[in-house]
Amino acid sequence: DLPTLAIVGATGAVGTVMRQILSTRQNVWGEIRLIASPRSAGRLLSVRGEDVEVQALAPEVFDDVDVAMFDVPDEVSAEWAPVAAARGAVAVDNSGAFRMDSDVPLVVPEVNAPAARNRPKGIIANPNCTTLSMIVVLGALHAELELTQVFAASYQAASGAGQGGIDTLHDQLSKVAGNRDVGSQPGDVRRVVGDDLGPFPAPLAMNVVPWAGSLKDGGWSSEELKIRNESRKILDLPDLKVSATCVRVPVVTTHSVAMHATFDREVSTELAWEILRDAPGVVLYDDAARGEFPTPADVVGTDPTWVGRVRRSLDDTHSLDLFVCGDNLRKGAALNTAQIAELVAAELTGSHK
Ligand code: 2RA
Repeated sequence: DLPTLAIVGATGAVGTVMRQILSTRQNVWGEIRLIASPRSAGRLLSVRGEDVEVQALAPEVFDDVDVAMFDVPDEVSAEWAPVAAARGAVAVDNSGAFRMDSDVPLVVPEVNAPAARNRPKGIIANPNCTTLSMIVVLGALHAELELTQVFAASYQAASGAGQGGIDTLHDQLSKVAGNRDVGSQPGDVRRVVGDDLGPFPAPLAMNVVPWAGSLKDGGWSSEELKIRNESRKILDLPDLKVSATCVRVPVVTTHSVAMHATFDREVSTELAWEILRDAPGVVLYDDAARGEFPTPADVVGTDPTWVGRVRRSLDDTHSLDLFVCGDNLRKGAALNTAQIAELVAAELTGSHK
């Protein structure tokens, strides 16, 4: 029998992409149950071309479920992923509730797939979308060159802040569109977009906002600390030096990251190209002379992490500078969660290689 899958948070921005992804990947699932808050119970949503009725989150919905994918707020996952696990499901969780728990593996299949098998709590965590936009490329380079340090600056899309982020950006764009007087005086963008800034601390249209997440000690944002802590855990490099600045840009979907990465070995641009050309889940798109490099407008809706602008540092033969783009709702969330769930499905059905 094929394993049963539950999608918890089936109606959200990531849940919607999860249903689309499951409709296009090789079908390894028997029943797929859609779970959401009681408010959405009874709705019919499409998955694999069939309408499925949404069930309200309750302990019984996990009976006979083999894998439960969660995309819900941290506090909902903290309460319900253990309930699913206690009922025998493997919970694959995309919240921040369990990522740094030492009894919960944090998995990116291209980088550390074997870690998924060691899950004493019956829970596997999916990394944050910004970490996921960088880590497949960093993992491939680290496997050959031994990473010692990363400096990163992100260019994060509005959808990282959920449907409210997408709606806010579109509303603000429609207010500034066609207004040739806006954007040249201090405060004029603020005046035109109005006081409701949605989930962002400053206007996002016609702007860049050096903030994502919540304030932590020392002036760091939660998002910047996630990049550091999660990269260390996934790469199994507890002392990796990481400094990040997270910035929101007026892009709907697809996070970009500019990275300066330092390695134990000497590097060259050609060696990096060679590694990245063969790396699973990576597309090398790097010909600056022809104007070829990844941008969110071209990458959105695709599965791989795209990398370009690869250069050896002018001042350090052990460092590379590069630019990556990844769809934050696909590889950054739903796709990686689905890939982890498929690893577990293969394990349960004995079809793993
Ligand atoms: C963001 N990384 O982009 C967050 C979402 N998990 O806001």
